[in-house]
Amino acid sequence: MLTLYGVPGFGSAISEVMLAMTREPYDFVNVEGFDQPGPQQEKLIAINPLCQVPTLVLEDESIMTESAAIALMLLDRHPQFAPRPGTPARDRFWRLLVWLVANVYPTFTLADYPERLVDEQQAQLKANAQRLRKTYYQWLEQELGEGPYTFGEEITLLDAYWPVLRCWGPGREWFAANTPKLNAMADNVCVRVELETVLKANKLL
Ligand SMILES: N[C@@H](CCC(=O)N[C@@H](CS)C(=O)NCC(=O)O)C(=O)O
Repeated sequence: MLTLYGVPGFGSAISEVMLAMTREPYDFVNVEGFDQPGPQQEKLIAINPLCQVPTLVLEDESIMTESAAIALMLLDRHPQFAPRPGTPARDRFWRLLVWLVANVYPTFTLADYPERLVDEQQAQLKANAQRLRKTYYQWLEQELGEGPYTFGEEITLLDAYWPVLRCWGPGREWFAANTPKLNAMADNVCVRVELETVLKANKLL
């Protein structure tokens, strides 16, 4: 059985949506408070010195981190959750998956923990990271098609990101007004019956 260490509504929610999509059974360990010194942080560091969520413990007790790597691992088990290999859609899937975690995700790290990067002008760094994130989302919006999902009729693991990201900054109202295609895809993920429990547990509905 897989064990996911996470916090409701945090990045672990992306992996939880993927696990629910693929119907992989897993246990959930709530490590709320892990980003402050204390017993929750100690619990997470003991298994993952990177001290980030998602942290997934695999059947053989090895540790898997990184939402994109978890997606690719799940795809090996459930290949139907990405476009078929050898198609242009497959290439786009890889590109968008890597682009998201290489570009959008770091803007959260910069904005949430500016003190890791600079001693001064932390508020400016935070504001600039948030502004940069909006330009990324605007680029993403013009890359998206008409749906109902990122790759048309079939849901893929990339769609797991949309309901989670739109609940983070700049917030649901901004996504509804500025990225209507992404917002509609998030809505389409949110009505999937097999995801209801996980979406509710992470306050994504
Ligand atoms: N690249 C990682 C990023 C994971 C990440 O930054 N998670 C956040 C929570 S949403 C975290 O654990 N932050 C604490 C930290 O970076 O110290 C992924 O895609 O899973």
